[in-house]
Amino acid sequence: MSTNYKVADLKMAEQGRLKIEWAESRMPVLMALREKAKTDQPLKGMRVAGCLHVTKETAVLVRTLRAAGAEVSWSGCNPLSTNDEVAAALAAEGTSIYAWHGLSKDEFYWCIEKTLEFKPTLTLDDGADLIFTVHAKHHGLAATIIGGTEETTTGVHRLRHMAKDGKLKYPVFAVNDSETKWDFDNVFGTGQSSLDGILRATSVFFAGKNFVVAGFGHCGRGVAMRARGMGANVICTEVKPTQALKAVLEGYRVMPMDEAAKIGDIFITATGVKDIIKGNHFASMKDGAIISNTGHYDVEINIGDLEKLAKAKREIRPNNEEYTLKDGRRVYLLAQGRLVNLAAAEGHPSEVMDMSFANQFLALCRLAKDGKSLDKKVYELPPEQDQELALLKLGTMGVKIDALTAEQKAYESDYSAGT
Ligand code: RBV
Repeated sequence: MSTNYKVADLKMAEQGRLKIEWAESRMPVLMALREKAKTDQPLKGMRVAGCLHVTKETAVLVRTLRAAGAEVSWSGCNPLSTNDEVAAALAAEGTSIYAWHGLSKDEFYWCIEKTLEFKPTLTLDDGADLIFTVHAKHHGLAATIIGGTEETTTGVHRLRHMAKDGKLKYPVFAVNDSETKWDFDNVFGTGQSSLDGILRATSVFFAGKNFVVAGFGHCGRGVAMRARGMGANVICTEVKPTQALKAVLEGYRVMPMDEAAKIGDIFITATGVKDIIKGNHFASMKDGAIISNTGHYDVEINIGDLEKLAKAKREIRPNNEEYTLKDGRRVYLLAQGRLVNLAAAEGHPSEVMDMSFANQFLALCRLAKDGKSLDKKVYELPPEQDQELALLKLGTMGVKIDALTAEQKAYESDYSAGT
């Protein structure tokens, strides 16, 4: 057994193994890729450092990377998202892993540093903290790393800025930008898992509530859709006119946060931007308002402002803190403003992570094969891969679709045909 790990308690390994097996039974696409990789060994000789939420789904990815021949060292990408049972199971089966629930900021970066000790050849990020650490502190290592991948919107944004400034030292695949990732994980995954997090932390009734979604991007859209499905009156806030217009035409009320703050019962931020809910908003909220965030970083809700307005605070339920304001009103902050779907629930369901992580796996295989000939920029995965993965996924769900005949294909590309 490996000792290159630090987890909360190795005794939880058996529970973690059961969780991972459950996820494996729901991730047929990734499992099929694993089966093939066992013989092909596409990651043989690769050392993969990963920094991504330690969940049962991530464990399925980690097992797949190892089955494909890679050595792996892992850390979590959020202080509150590690599932300690899963981390224990991974450590027990010999994976180098540094992750436990409730890390301090210093511990968070210590874990990342530990995963760099084996000098990775590939990096895998969710939010770009690992790749930033390599770029800021390990210049020699950055020069030898073949390439990296990035799982989420926030990370991809930052990496694109870095590449634009000529600061990126190795190629990165924007896994997030694959259609089989953002059009599914970000929408349907975030939609379900965020409501799951709010429900576990509150057990509140959604029907008839004013449910305020800040940001109508892919994540916000998914959350709004699912909240409406449970009978909530959904209000959206936006800064981008086209997104606001889409929300209006979907039938949601759209208004500035200053107004939404006064009437909302439940709030969730999904913007990637800081200070979306701040002092003046808390000051005008109704007694009992519930506030949460599903964006990658904990900056969307200004907790400092809330602390200043509050005269008392207590944990009323797990992942649910009651702040009593000076005038007696109570406001409930979920999961300390960290992503409520991973901190208060289990993240996205396995079925949807199946495609996200199949993309991760294929991106790493591509880097192992061709990474040395790529430029130091942010790449997208080829759109054909999306079609292949979607077809595989449909097959596992027992769904068949049509295919164009040769005649139909010829018609499609015939620009001489008209009325
Ligand atoms: N995410 N992972 C999970 N169950 O492992 N759930 C959500 C899981 C990822 C998701 O792909 C998103 O882009 C990212 O977490 C945000 O940090």
